[in-house]
Amino acid sequence: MNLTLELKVLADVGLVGFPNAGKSTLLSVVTSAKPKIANYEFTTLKPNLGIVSMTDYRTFVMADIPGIIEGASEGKGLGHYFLRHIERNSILLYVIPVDAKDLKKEFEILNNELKKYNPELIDKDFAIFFSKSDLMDKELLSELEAIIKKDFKKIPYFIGSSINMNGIKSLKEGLWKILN
Ligand SMILES: Nc1nc2c(ncn2[C@@H]2O[C@H](COP(=O)(O)OP(=O)(O)OP(=O)(O)O)[C@@H](O)[C@H]2O)c(=O)[nH]1
Ligand SMILES: [Mg+2]
Repeated sequence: MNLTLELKVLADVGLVGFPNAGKSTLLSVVTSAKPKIANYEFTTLKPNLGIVSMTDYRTFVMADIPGIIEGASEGKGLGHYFLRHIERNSILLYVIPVDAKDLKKEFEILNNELKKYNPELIDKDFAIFFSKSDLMDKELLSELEAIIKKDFKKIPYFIGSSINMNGIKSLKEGLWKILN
């Protein structure tokens, strides 16, 4: 008998995003994991896990997975074989950098690639983290937030930066709330 065993990462929160969105950097600032971080696409080639520790002994597990691009379900980029690692995550956190050309389009592409891989994935609870907020000044950020409120109605979202740590505490608390 031949047996194929497949190891699927089991985490509470799975990070989903385009390459270079800041997923690994986020994992590195909210957990003690030390994933490789670099300013080029597809730095992460396999999932990384970390434990987010909060006050009152609260903890949850976060998984950083490789970046996804349009066409991943047809094998573009790293393909989508690693998406099996988010099948068992309780919730998904889409990571979209604030300097993305079109926030909504980026979200829709990611969502669509997930759906093509496994329609059940998009039935999971999810939230969006708009990353790299340090790249924008206050004024630009408030303009952006107005757009987000209009384009992402009812979707829980967070805005923050892994560089200056703005918004990271609210992100952790928000994820905890969704998980519980
Ligand atoms: N300004 C700014 N840069 C950031 C932030 N987070 C990450 N970066 C930078 O963005 C680049 C990509 O970061 P990674 O964390 O490697 O991105 P990733 O989403 O894991 O990328 P892949 O592994 O390729 O999917 C690096 O140069 C980081 O230093 C942030 O909050 N602000
Ligand atoms: Mg990475």
